[in-house]
Amino acid sequence: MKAAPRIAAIQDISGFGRCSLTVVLPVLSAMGSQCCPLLTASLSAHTAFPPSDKATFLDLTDQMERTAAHWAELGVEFDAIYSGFLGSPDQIRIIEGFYQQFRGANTRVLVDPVMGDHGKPYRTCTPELCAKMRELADGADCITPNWTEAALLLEEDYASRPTQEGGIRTWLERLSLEGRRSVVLTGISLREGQVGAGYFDRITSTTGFVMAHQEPAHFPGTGDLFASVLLGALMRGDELPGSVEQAVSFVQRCVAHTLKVGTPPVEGVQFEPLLKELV
Ligand code: PXL
Repeated sequence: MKAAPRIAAIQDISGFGRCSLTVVLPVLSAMGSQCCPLLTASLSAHTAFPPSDKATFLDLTDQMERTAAHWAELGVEFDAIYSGFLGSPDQIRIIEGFYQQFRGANTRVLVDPVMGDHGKPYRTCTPELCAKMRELADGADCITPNWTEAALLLEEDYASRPTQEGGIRTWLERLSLEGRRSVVLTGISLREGQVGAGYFDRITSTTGFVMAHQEPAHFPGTGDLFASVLLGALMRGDELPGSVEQAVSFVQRCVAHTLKVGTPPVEGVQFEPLLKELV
C-alpha cells in the first residue's frame, strides 16, 4: 500500500463563506491526499461579505516560518506545495524560503495566483503584492489564473484580453513562460452558454479547452474549489487534460446544485453533498 500524497496547503482559514481551507481541506482529503495547512491568516468570513472591513483578520505571518521550522525538524516531505490567497509580500518571501527547504526533485508546486476578479485586483492586492505574486508564480510547475489574474501576470490590459481561440492559445503559451510551467486559465467562454478552462500542458507542450454548461450565477470560492480538484486529480496520477476536465465538471455540478437549493451566492457553493463524487 502506498502512503497518501502529502500536500502543504498555504492558505487562510475563513470561518464562514466557503473559500480557501474550508474548501481545500475537504476536497483534497476526499480525493485521497493528506492536506497539511500552513496557515497565513484567520478570518471570521471571506472578504466578499459586505461590508468587507467588518471581517475579523488575524495575520499569522509570524507563525509561518515557525511552523516550517517545526516541520523541518520532524523531517516532513511534501509531494506538492499549493498556495492560494496571500495577504502580504512578506508571506511570499516566506513561501520562497519554504520552497528552498521543502521542494524536492519530485515536489509539484501549484500557485493559484489569487489577485482579483472581474477585471479588478482585490482591495488587498497592492502593486507590490502583485509583483511578488508574479515572482512566486514564475517558479511554479502549474498556475491557475482567471482572466483578471492572467492579465496581471502578463501586464496586459484586462479589457484587451482575447476572445477567440487563437488569441487565447497565444495567452496560454505566453503564460507558460516558454513551456516551463503548465497553465490552467479559468472563466473562458468560446461559445454562448458555455464556460470552462483553457490549458497549456508543459509535458506535451499542447494547449486545449474543456467546456461545460454555463450556469447563470457567480459564487465566491469557486477558484479555490477548481484548483483543489485539479490538484487532487494530478496527485492521483491523472494527466493535466483529464484533471482539468474533472475540475471544470465538478465546479459546474456544484454551481447547478447550489442554484437548485437556492442559498445566497455569497455563502459559496454547496459542494458537500457532491464530495462523494470525487472519491
Ligand atoms: O477565494 C479566494 C479567497 C481566499 N481567502 C479570502 C478571500 C478570498 C477571495 O476573496 O477573501 C479571505
